[in-house]
Amino acid sequence: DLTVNEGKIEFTNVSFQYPGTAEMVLEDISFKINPGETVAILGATGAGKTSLFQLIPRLYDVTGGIVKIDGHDVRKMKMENLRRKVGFVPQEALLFTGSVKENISWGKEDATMVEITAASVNAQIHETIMNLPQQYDTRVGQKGVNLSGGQKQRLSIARALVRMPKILLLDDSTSALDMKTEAKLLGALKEYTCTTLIITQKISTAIEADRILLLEDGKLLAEGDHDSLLKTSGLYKRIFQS
Ligand code: DCP
Ligand code: MG
Repeated sequence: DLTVNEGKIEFTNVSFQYPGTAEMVLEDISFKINPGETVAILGATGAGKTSLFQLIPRLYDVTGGIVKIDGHDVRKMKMENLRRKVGFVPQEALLFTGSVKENISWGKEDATMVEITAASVNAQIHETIMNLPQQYDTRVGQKGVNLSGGQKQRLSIARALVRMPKILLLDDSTSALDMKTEAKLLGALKEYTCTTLIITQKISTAIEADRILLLEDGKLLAEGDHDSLLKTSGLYKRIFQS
C-alpha cells in the first residue's frame, strides 16, 4: 500500500504584499495540506490565488508569517531542493517552437522517452500526441499543428510532471478541459500521489477536490469539502448557484 509522506504544505499567519507596493494582497492566511491531498483554491479574479501560489516555490517571500513544506520553512530550504519538490504550471501555458518532446522535457533535458511518455499519460495528453503527424517529434506551432487551449494546458502539465514533483500547483491550468478529462487528470495525479493544488473558477473542479479553500480579497474566507461549504459559506453557496 502506498503511503504518501512527502508534500505537506503549511501556511501560518501568512501576509503578503508585492515589493514596492502598499497594498496587502494576502492577509493572515493559515491552512494545512496533507501529502497526497487534492485541494481546490477558489476565488474571484484578483482574490490573490496566483500570489498565494508564488509563495510556495518562493518566487516571492512572505511579508509576514511562515510557509513550510514538509516541516521546513521554505526560506531555509535550498532553492534547488525547493524547486525540485514543487512543480508550478502557470496560468498561461508557455510553449515554444520546437517538438512536443522538447516542450515537455524543457528544463529537464535528460528526461528519457519513458519518463516523457509517463508524464504525458498522466497529463491526459498522450493519446492526442500519438495522433499528431510525427507523434512526439511533431513541432508545436508548425503550420497545421496548432494545438488547442486545452491541449496546450495538458502539455504544460506534462512538463511539470516529468520532473516528478511532490507538490503540483495548477494555476487555472484545467480551465479549457472538459469535466470528464479533468476528472481523469485529477484521478491520475492522485494515483501518482503528489499533493495537488488547483486554482479554479469552476465549481465542477472544486467538487472533484478533497477540499476547497475559498479566497476573497486576500483573505481565507472558508475551507472544507463541497458539502460542508454549502452549509457553512454563504459565498460558496452563491458561487454554486450562479
Ligand atoms: N498584483 C500586484 N502585482 C503583481 C500581481 C498582482 O500588485 N505583480 C495584485 C493585483 C491583485 C492582487 O495582487 O489586486 C491579487 O492578484 P492575483 O494575481 O494573485 O489574483 P488572482 O490570481 O486571484 O486573480 P486571477 O483569477 O485574475 O488570476
Ligand atoms: Mg491568477
